[in-house]
Amino acid sequence: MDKTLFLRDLALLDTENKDVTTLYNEISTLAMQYAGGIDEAKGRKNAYYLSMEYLIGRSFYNNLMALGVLEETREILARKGIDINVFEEIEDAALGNGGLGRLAACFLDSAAGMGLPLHGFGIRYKYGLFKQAVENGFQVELPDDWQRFGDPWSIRREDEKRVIEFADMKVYAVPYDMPVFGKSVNRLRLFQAEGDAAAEKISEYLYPADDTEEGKILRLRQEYFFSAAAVGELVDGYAESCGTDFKNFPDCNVIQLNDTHPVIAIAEFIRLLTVRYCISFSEALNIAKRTFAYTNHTVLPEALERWKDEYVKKILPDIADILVKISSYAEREYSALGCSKEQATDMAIYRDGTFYMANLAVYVAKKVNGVARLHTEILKNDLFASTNKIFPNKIQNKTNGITHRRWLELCNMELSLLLDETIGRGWRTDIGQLNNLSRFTQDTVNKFIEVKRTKKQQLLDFIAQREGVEIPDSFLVFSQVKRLHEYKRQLMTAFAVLELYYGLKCGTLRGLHPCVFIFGAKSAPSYKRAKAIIKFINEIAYRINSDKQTNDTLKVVFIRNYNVSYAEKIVAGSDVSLQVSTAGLEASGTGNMKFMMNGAVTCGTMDGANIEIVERAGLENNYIFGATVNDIAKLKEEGYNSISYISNPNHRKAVDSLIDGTFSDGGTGCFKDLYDSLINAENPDGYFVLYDLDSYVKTLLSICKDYNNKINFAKKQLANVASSAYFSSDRTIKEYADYIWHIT
Ligand code: 26V
Repeated sequence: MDKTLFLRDLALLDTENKDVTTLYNEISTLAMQYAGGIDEAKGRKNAYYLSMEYLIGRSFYNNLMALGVLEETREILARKGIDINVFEEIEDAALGNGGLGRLAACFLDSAAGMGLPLHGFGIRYKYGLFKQAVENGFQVELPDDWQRFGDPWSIRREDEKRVIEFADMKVYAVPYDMPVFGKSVNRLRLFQAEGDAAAEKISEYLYPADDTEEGKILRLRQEYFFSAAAVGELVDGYAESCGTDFKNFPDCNVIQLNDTHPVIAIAEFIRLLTVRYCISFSEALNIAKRTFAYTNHTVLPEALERWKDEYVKKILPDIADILVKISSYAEREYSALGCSKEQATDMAIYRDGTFYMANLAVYVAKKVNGVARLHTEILKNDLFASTNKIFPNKIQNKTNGITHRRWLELCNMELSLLLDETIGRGWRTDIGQLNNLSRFTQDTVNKFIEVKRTKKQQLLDFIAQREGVEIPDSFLVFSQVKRLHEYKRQLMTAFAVLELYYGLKCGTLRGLHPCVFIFGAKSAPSYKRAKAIIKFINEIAYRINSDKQTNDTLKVVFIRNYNVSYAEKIVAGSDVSLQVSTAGLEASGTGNMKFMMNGAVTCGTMDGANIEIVERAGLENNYIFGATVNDIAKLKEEGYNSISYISNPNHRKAVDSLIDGTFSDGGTGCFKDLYDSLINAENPDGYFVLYDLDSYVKTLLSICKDYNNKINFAKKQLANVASSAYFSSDRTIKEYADYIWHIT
């Protein structure tokens, strides 16, 4: 970055009478001009991240910070009478759904931050994750036209577009490069589909509705479209500079598959090597085996990609042939290795007219990784147990992380300054130095309390302005912000809050420290039960917030349109992070890490990365409750009778509020359906909400009680900050670089 020139031009910029969007574009363009180009790491090995999602959020502040000009920009603009916060009007680029997409963005940030050559490939969706409105308590989805603010951080590469061929259409994949600034400038390359109307549909929506055949095929087209564009570029680029003997390709390139969505890239890679470069199938397969690695992000079977062969044959006949061929190679190899029939079926890539993309990934990938220790153990012992038996070193753990640049330096300047003052500035570039905070003085605790108060006030002001709910800053802030899914158990929190409310109303609960529960969640548009839970939470919030009898003690907020920018405020201003998934089902969680790093204690189950969080920050500084993975296995074995766990009338009353007329579901019957899923279904309460409700309520009460001792509580919070270095994605990326990618 040529800082001097940027600052000079910025100072000279005419800002009179310009609207925010214009200013945003002009300042960003100026920064791009002086940022210096993308570093082409030729002559050394590069890693490429293939992901359907990048949940980037807002680039403006983050990029200026990464370029080292954020503070000066703030000052120059202030002199011109412009508050830099006006750019909060520019909406997030939400090209992702949740954790998986945000992880991809954090990884790119960390790699650039450390100067490691990791580049991303993905899709430049015209519309990102829908904008959420709430009407009458129900989620309503509105299109997210993120490009209407302009896209000054991307460069269109017309000259590098490629043709992607389907049986029934040809599509241009036009690259848009977004530089990722850090110690090096890396590249996030997003492809836009161009051609006729049908072609352009491919990059129109993130997650097109796939409840129809047409929707499913569109999703398959998306996966192939960007995988083929990426692989084509790497393969042709290699041939151009190194020739057509691909033996050394894996010494120069490693391709990381982010979940099962881009796994079709393996087949395309083999197709190119065999068809375009005349390499034998077995040789091409061997090269693929040294090139690809795969990360699994969920054990939920419904989220593992599989394709009916008729779809693949229809639009990608050559790819279908290759998939069948890889499958038979795998079968032979497995049988030669002495696999049982059962194991072979378990690992089959092509079976009963279906392609199993996770099985393809674990067969070809040189390394497979889970995203937290427990999750990886589940992969080894359960989901991919057969694979683990024959390739015992293939499956590794790489516990997730978050970039401390966005999730501490940028979103919590106040805490960052306190850290500078306490341990020096070194942690910003070497996060390990955060460990030096381990013994803190009373003075630091006092200052931390002040920082927390400031961040809480900022959050509560923002909520008052955005959601119209006023919350005093004396309230203890609980937050549960994440995608809405039954396994994440927002419904359990809703029941627990109702119990507190009823306890306050009838006077059995006395002396409760005032508290607020903040929910933020989007539901997949077609996920009926998740939407019912949103409606239920909104009904509860409306009831509780308008009850004068309890108003000064308990409030509930459902944040509308929760996104990365909102998250930056919530993680900094909360006291308690709710991470209450059914044990064994949250692969890792990364929100939990963001809260921890900002000094919120975790109230959660022994699941995902929670386990590693409390291992480092101390059980005594967090609140762990509920069934463990072993408990759940036992419950399943014995036959789980959900209703028997709510014999306590308080639990019963909360659960019955779904059907006893306490709340209205607008005549949709969706509350009754929720109730039935818990009580009357064939396998009732598959996520063990009722089993854990009792210990959850008790835990929440004990947190409220502990919070009466402000100093002790702040010490717990600070202990979390002090042990959060491990959860920086700098550590995670270093592990991928050392043990999977072998890049420097
Ligand atoms: C997707 C879907 C879509 C269809 C309906 C059911 C369903 C269930 C789960 C998913 C999640 C797909 C993958 C994902 O986003 N996993 C998240 O990855 C994060 C980064 O590794 C991790 O922290 C989260 O625990 C994990 O849920």
